[in-house]
Amino acid sequence: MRVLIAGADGYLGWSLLLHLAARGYRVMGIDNGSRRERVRKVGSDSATPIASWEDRTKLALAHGADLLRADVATDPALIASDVDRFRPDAIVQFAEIPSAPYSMIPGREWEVQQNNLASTWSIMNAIRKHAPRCHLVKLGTMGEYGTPNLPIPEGYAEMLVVNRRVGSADWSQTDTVPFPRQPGSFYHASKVHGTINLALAAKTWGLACTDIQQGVVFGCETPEMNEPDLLTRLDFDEYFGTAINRFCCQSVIGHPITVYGKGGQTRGFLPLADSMQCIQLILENPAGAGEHRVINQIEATYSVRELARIVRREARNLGMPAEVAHIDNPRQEAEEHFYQVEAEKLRAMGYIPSTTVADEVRRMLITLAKYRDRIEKFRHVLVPQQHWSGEKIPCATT
Ligand code: USQ
Repeated sequence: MRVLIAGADGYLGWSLLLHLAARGYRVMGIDNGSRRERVRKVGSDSATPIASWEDRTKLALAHGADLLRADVATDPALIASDVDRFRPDAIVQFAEIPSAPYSMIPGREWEVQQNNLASTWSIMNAIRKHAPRCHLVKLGTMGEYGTPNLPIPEGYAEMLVVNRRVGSADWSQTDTVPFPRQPGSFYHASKVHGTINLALAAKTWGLACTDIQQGVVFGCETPEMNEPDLLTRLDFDEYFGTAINRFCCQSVIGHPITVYGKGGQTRGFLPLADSMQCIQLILENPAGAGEHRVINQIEATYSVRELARIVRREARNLGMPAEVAHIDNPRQEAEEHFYQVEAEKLRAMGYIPSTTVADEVRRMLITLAKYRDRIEKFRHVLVPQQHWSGEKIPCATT
């Protein structure tokens, strides 16, 4: 199978390039290098020492894949010609700015929305014009749904509307409709816009689309990263670092684990290697022409508080003096809430979780301990400052 990965230099993109190339897929990766640049601009770096762009292009080639420089959002003509030349069976769309906090920096909101909408738009058009049977696999997020007081289905739900207005006749009616999206940041909103465009492209242009609503991914290695040069990036700053990855980096340097607010925020999580397993299953079981298939991609749900305790326990077992600190929550989000997610489609395709959170956290701590000095150098990026209100002030311990 020929797979084009847009955003192949990122955390997930580089991992997927190696994963698919090792399994005999013909892979072409494209990226504009902007993740490296944005992390540098927010004053941080990857905890893992990743290969330079030039070295990665050579490493990709050595593994039978191509890695090319291209900006999917701003150069639709180039993407169209890449698709025309490569004739992919599937395109995996990761070329989006993946950060909720970054999208709440005053002045950055539109940058995130513009990039994320434009990149998917370029890809949809390239498929329509040059490879109409190509399967579009787009990375959305569980955060599109928000945290409703209802179980979250996979994209669509049967809705029953009952009318009991005084003075009018009672009636009720059902329909299958998109489950309500309630994004909590401009980043999550950009993903909702992407979902709407995908659904429409499936309906009107006949595109075969899988829309992955992925939970928070954690972990720093997959089996293919068997030499240091092949490691994927792992961010730990307040913008591009995500909960478990940050907690592990914090523990490695003896920085308190930063639980925002009460820590009852519950989300779906999955290990990096499982994310790769799931995307491969999705590629092997494509959506049909004209289908907008939504898949919830998580291993299980956990509260942030629960995860912080797991990381603290595993770190202490390894002799690291880990502590949990509750700090002011820079975000506007529910800190205690109902959260139940339906995630059956991947299980039906054969997804089997490969590890437990505790085992994966232990592996991460051992790997990250090798890069303690790199994390220590950027200790100052661990306490968040960017509030959803737009203010920038360091969050205090509560
Ligand atoms: N949190 C903490 N302490 C931290 C970092 C985060 O308590 O040091 C909390 C946040 O307040 C939030 C939860 O952990 O309630 C998750 O935050 P996160 O930064 O790990 O993840 P999020 O901002 O939601 O975004 C990440 C990825 C994004 C992906 C999304 C999936 O950056 O690309 O779409 O996870 S989901 O969370 O399901 O929307």
